[in-house]
Amino acid sequence: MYEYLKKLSSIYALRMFMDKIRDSKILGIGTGSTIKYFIDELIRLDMLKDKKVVVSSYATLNYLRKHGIDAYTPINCDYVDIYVDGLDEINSNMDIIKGRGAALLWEKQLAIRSKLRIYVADYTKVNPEPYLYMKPVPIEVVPNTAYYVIEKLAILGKPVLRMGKMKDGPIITDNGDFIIDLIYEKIQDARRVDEEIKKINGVVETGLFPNNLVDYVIVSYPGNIIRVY
Ligand code: ABF
Repeated sequence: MYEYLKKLSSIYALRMFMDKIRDSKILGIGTGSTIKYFIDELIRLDMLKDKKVVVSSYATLNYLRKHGIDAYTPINCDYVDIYVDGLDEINSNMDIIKGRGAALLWEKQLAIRSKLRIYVADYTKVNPEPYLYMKPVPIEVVPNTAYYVIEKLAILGKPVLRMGKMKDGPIITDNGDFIIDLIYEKIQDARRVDEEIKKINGVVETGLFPNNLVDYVIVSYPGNIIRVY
């Protein structure tokens, strides 16, 4: 069912912003299983030629290249017309947590540089409360600072170094960094917490996307229901 719902929100987002996406010169595309449906539909409708596509991860870059579409990383772009991506949690203030896919650094770069930011999700990612609490906050750190950062983060919550699937070492991001997941009780003010964490030496970026980086969120619910926030 979730696969169907992921597809539903992605296809709806594409239909809703069809003209704007068609007219965009630089399109930012994120990472994850939800956004893959969006990419597949863009490919099916042949909407990716005549535009520059900028991705939030090598995973998405490789996926596009496999389909014969050339894409760029954020190093090659100063601004983005539209950025579309998935998310992990959204609260009633429209603050978001991203980064389960470890692509949060480029994702934040694309969100900051974009004129229009659209996120797609199924209803399991929606938190009706005005604070964030369902998912840990992923924090990208320079590897040789990881234990220092963990010690500092322990004041805020429970920090855990994210390990790779084989559990044989920490996962490495596309940027060559580590990820620390911070289990936090309640984040009331996402912007303040984001700034606070970034003051720690060694922190590169956090997966907190305060609502100033969010324009639209398209959410699918069982029964073919779509809500646009
Ligand atoms: C990216 O992919 C991330 O920011 C987020 O962590 C994840 C969502 O993945 P999925 O759509 O597979 O749940 O957007």
